[in-house]
Amino acid sequence: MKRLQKKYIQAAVLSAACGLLLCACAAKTVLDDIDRYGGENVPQQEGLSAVQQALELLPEPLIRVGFVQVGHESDWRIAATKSCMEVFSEENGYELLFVDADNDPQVQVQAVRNFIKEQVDYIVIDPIVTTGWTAVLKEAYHAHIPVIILDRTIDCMEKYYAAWFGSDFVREGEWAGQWLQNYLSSQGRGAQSIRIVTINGTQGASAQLGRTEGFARYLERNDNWELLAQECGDFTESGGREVMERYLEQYPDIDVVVCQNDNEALGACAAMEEAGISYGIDGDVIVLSFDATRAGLEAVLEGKIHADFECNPLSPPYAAEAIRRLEAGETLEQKHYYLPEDCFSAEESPMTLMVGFESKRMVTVTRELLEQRVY
Ligand code: GYE
Repeated sequence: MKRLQKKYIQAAVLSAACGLLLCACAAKTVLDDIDRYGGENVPQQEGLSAVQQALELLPEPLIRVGFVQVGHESDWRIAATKSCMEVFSEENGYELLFVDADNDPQVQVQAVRNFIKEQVDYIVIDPIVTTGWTAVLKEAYHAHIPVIILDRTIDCMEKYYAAWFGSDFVREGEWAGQWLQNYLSSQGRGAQSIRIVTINGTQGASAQLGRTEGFARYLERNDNWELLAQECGDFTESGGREVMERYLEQYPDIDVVVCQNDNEALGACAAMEEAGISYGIDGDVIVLSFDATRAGLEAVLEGKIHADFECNPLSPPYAAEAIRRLEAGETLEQKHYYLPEDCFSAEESPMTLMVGFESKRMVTVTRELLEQRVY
């Protein structure tokens, strides 16, 4: 609605400007014609229909979108940013104001305030942490700028944003727990004592909170599983590597490392390689990961990562579809939308997982599958 009004205002301003210009031209022509015709049989001006025609030719104004991204900490994030740039291109009718917050929550809030000041048409936020959003989203709400949240969730009253598109992070953690439980029993280790370390994502990010919560449900169910430590690797490769190096010094008998994203997992694998620890399908330490990016799935195919639980980074097209609907004056029928996701392993006969009343068959990673993947 707001943008339609804008277009009408733009048309009105242009029409008024054209009108003035034509009046000026017309005045001059009339005077010329009076000279020429001596005030007799002055021809009629046909200017107004030309104005209407000019208005018809006016291009649709670009939709101005302010997008604040978490940062560039992982392959997953790079894929999400690439998707944002492709979707909100000028070619597609958008003017994109993009801010990379480099993992600083305050930069994100400030970016949103600037978008409001800039009077963008829509604000898209991929929040670093869940907290600290209410005040600035209220400001956007009162400025009548619809806000769309992608990926991680926020703690804020639902009326302050139009929609959220992302992943069920708790469920992702549960898939990982269920897979480990099934895998250990398939190896005859169902009752053995299992020592687990986790490398968590950015503290306070809903992806970290959800995956931790989902996996914790399986820690509770399996008395023989012991959680030795859970430190933050900040979703980065260097973070994963540093944390794993510390774990290897402190805990000699690690059975499982759960990494909350692929970059951390790659860092953990590098640390184990350097320390001469055997890991992966033919080794001692079981490695689990989340995201299922190309690099992560390559490591699954190589037998370094046992199983990888997908997190879909392609939410920007959903945001664009939401904007299209809002532009058309439609209402979005839901507030929260989950993206489609799979679970991957290199097993030839993949297992079927069951969590709650949802079942999911693990997808076997092959070279062909990797070649077809978008990210
Ligand atoms: O798992 C990680 C990224 O929020 C789901 O953030 C996202 C996470 C993803 O940096 O790789």
